[in-house]
Formats: sequence, C-alpha cells, structure tokens
Amino acid sequence: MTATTDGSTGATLPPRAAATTETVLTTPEAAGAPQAAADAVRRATDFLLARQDAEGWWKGDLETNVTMDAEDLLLRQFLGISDEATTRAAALFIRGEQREDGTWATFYGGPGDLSATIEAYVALRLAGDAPDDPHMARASAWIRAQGGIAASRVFTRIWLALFGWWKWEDLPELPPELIWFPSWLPLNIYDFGCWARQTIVPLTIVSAKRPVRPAPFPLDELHPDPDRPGPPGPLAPATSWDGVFQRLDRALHAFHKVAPKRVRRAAMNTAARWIIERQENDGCWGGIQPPAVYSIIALHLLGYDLNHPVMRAGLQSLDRFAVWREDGARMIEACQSPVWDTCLATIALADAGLPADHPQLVKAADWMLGEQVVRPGDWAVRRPGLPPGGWAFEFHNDNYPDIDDTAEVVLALRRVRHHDPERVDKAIGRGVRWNLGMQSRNGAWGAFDVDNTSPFPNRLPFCDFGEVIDPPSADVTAHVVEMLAVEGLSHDPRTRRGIQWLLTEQEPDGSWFGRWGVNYLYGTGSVVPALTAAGLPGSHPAIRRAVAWLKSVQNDDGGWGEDLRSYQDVGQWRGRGASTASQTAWALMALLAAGEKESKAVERGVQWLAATQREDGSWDEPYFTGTGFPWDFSINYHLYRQVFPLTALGRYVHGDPFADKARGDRPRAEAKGS
Ligand code: R04
Repeated sequence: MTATTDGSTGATLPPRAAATTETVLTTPEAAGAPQAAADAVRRATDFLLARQDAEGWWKGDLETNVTMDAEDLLLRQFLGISDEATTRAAALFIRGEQREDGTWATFYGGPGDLSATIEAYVALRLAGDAPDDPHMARASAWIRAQGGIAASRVFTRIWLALFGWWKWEDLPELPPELIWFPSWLPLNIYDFGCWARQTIVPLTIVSAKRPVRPAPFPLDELHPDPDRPGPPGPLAPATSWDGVFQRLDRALHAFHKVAPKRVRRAAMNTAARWIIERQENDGCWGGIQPPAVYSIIALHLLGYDLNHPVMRAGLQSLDRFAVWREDGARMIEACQSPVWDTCLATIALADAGLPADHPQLVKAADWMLGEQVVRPGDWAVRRPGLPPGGWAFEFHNDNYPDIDDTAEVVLALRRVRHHDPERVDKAIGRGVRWNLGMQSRNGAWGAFDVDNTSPFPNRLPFCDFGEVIDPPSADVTAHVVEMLAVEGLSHDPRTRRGIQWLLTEQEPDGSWFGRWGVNYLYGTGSVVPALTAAGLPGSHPAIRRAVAWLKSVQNDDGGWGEDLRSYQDVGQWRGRGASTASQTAWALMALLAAGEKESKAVERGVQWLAATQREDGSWDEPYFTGTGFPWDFSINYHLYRQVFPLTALGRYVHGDPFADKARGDRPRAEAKGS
C-alpha cells in the first residue's frame, strides 16, 4: 500500500478530509436538517446562478494530471515553437503539483505515478530546472528506483523516442495500414473506443515515421542502469493470447523494415485524410486534448506546414485547453465540460426549486438546444440508418456525441418551461430516438458507440494504458433508463431490457460499479434513481440491498466518500474514503429515490452537506470523483462539488421531481418507429 500526501497509508478508513471540511464545521446542528438544507439550497443556488456564462452555459475546470501539461511542452519543443512565457507558466503549475517525496500522482492524494513523474520531470528540464536541484533529484531518484523509463507506459516512451531518449524499435508497433481494415475485421479502428481510435490513427503515422529531434539534453539519470535494460523477457506461450499478440508485434516490427514505401505512403495519406475529415470547426479533435496533440504531430510529419490552415486551427485550439490561474500558473484541461455541466446545473437548479420559466434556466435550455448534433459521426459506422440527434460533452465535438450527455440534456430540457415547447419537443424526440438507436445488443448503453466490446484492442502491447474499448456501463445505462422513464417509456421493451441488464449488474453487496465516476457510489447513485423513476418500488429487493449497502458505508461524520483506490483494491476501498460533497450527494440521491427521506442516514448526510458548505454557498473538493479511465485517468470536475449537493439537498427539501410524472406511461415526445 502506498503512502499518500495526506499521510494515509491505506488503512480501512482514510483520515477525514483534510483542512477543507474541518475548518467549516461550524454551523450549529441545532437548526435541524430541513432548515439547514433549505438554507444551504438558497446559498448554493445563488452561487451557481452567479456562475452562468452570458451565453447560457456553465463550465467548471476539468482538472486531471500533469501529463497534459508536460506533453504540451514536449509538443512545443518538438515543433520548435516553445515560448518562454508559456513554458514558465506551465512549469509553475507542474512544480506546484509535485509532492514531498518527489513524485507526481494522477489524482489528489494518490500514489506516485511513474509515467506522470517521468513526463513532469522532463518538462521541468525543458523549462530549465537542473537535474541536481533538490526537487529534481528527488524525482529522478524515485524514477530510477521504480525501474526508470523502461518501466513507463507506451505513451511516455513515445514522447521520449521523439527526442532520441528511447529507441523506436523498443516500442510496440502499430502500422498505418490499420486504417484500411474493413469494419468487420478484428482490430479495425472502429473496434476501438472513439478516444483510443482518435489517438491511435495519428500515432500510426508517427510510429511509421519514427522521427527523432535532437535532444536538448541527455536523460541518463532516468535509467536505472546507464547501459539500458536488455531486450524484454521471454515470449509467452504461442497458445496464450499474450503470446499471440507478442508474436504479432514481432511480425509487425519485421514488416516495418520491408513495408513497400508506396504502400506505407498511401496508408499514411488515407490516415491523414481520416484525421482531417474529423477536425472540428474550432480546430480540435473530438474535444479532447490528446488526439489534437498527436494529430498535429502526425500531419506535421507528413509535411503540413505550421501555417497550413488545418495546423493553424489545430494549434489555436490547443491554446483553448489552457486555464490561466491567478498565480500565473497555466493548467491544461484534457477536455472541457460545458454541455455536461450545463445540463447538470439546470437539473440542480430545478431541483432547488427555481421556477421552470426562470430566465436563466430558459437561457440554458436555449443554449443546449443550439448544441444538438445534427449530422452523423463515427457512431454511424455501426448504425448507418439512424438519424442524428445526440449531444456531445464539449463545445465542439460533432463527430462524437455521447449517450450520457444526450440522456442528461433531455432530462434537463424537461425541467424548463420554454416559450417554444414544440421546438423543445422536437429536439427531445430526436435525442430520445438517437439514444434508443444506440442501445447495445445486451440491452445496455455504452458512452459513444454500439456494441464496442471487442476483446482484441486490449490485448495489443501498444495498449497498456487506460481503456481502449467502450462497452456498456451501469452509470450510462441508468441515465438512459431514467430519461426514458421520464419520457413515459418505462414499459417500452427497450427500457425493460435496460432495467433487466441493470438488475443483473448489481454486485452481491448491493452496489453498482461506476465507470465514469468514482466509483460504486457513483454507480449506485445513478442506478437507484433510474430504477425508481422506471417504477420499481422502494421495497424492491434490489433497491433494499442498495440502501443497506449505502447505509453500511456511511462515514462517522455523516458523509460518504470513496477513494480512487477502489478501482485497484475493491475489497479495501469499495464505498470507503474521506467524505466528499459530490459523493455524499450521490448517496443521498439514491436514498431519497428509494424513499429513505425520513431515515437517520439521510438526515446525517444532509447535515454533513450543510455543515461543510462554505460561506459563499460553495463546497470544497480536493478529491477527484470523476473517472476518465478507471484508475489510469481521473478527473476532478470542479462543478461536481456544486451541482450534485444542490440536487440532493433540493430533492430533500422539495421531494422527487418525477414522483408523479415518471411512473405514468404516457409516451411524450418520442419519435415512434425508426
Ligand atoms: C461523465 C460522463 C460523460 N462522458 C464521459 C466524458 C468524459 C470527459 O472527459 C474526458 C473524456 C476523455 N475521453 N478520452 C480521454 C478523455 C479525457 C477526459 C482521453 C484521456 C487521455 C488520453 C486519451 C483520451 F477528460 Br491519453 C473520452 C460519458
């Protein structure tokens, strides 16, 4: 078990949230939960209302980890466009994230992460920090002790190979000819989750080109042995999957040497066209930072000048991922969350009791209506006949609307009284039809694609980081089921299959796994409200088991928390961790949906939220409660601490918003047929 910055060593329960909660536990509990909740709702409402953009959206910072910032500096170095001000500001941020032991983690309080620490270290060297500066020496000593560069992930070694700090031959191969695989062939690009697909296609070009720019300094201090590790160990048996894919990688290395130049060139050109076709209006790719970075490098290697419109727009889009902080530090967001934040904020404000025709809610609805994606994207490869109608998470991501955002936007739009109800109904109808069309074979829903469940991408030695497929998950499926229930489709056979799948996914202890939020608290907090919205009574055995589980993991302080280590060590950490505002809210949302309003557990949870709220109506939340890829990539959504407590407290005060509507089964705006 690894020590963390807050000194926790992995005992059954970590210490209570540091400074943040303790300093504000001043509200007298005498007021009673209902009064405390009403006061908290008022203050949280004001806080949120004051933070809406004039255009109607909300957007909190999306905080991840320093690999984003380090790779941004490495990209600039590679392209020869580093500038001193940017480097200095990024270095300031990276330095500020280092911990006492010299490491960087990928989430608050997490263990040192080798790849992140290597990338951050190299970025600081680019910024001029010397290897024998104490903070640098601590980092490199730790890196060596962990096995050095050789033990880092593939992405990290690719970045180092770009400067000759690692050998291209010692990286797994990924050939550009992949772009020609038809969509029925295993390992074709549509077998990968869309984020991996958008990352991999440009990287096939980079790894075919094997570029090496002059290293600005040596990096010997990051190898445990200056003579480098020898070749990798013996091959796994040819009859095992590992063995098969290792041999495939060897064959691809051999192919790299003999691939006819004209074939390679043609494959890379096809890949380049694929990339350019998917560039968004604002110059980014998929609304996420990594594909943009790799796409720019790939196109550059194919001869695109930095002044080419595609490149100019791409580089400019990268600047928009930068958040400049008051202290002059520059933080790179992996992704931006305006649509997600706006639908969640709209729901929260409606739950808080704001009138449905409040001008700020109408404004939010107007903005969301304008964001609906009206043209096909990559999802249409598996659903060619399905009309578009989803919503994406980001400002610009027309190629990759997601099922989760679509469900939540529909739920949000239903909470607003808009002056053009027909327009809203039409938009919702298209969204509902799109989500129904994106149901996977097993009756559940993934985030971006249908039946994205191939076992092969994960086997590639290249894919040693994160998730590379997008199989259905309980949290997304729950959001869709809740939305369909509110649309009066509780008894539709498609909804029933979703419900059935959710019931089979329940863990023996009564919880559900959280794919896109941490973790069983997110899964359970998503599924229980969906099941009750769809008409399951609070007395249903599945709901009772969930309630019992939630009560069993409530902290002594009345809140709930779940450490990210639950993704690694379920036994120790499932539902366990320092209380946080968003996770406490998820537990409360489930308990309230299950009819537990009068329970002691709910009262104590509400009191915890009320007591930890700050003067200005906000909550503090250093802990990361969002998930990009379980364990490998975690997210601190800076508005989660606000919107979920407001929803939970609002529902405590005003009751279940769908109490009468959802359980009826009158179809509303759904476009029938299709
Ligand atoms: C919360 C539910 C909405 N939706 C999930 C959206 C998450 C948005 O944030 C991110 C999404 C990302 N994808 N891929 C990456 C990523 C990062 C985000 C990504 C990260 C690292 C690397 C490559 C891709 F912050 Br390397 C989809 C369901």
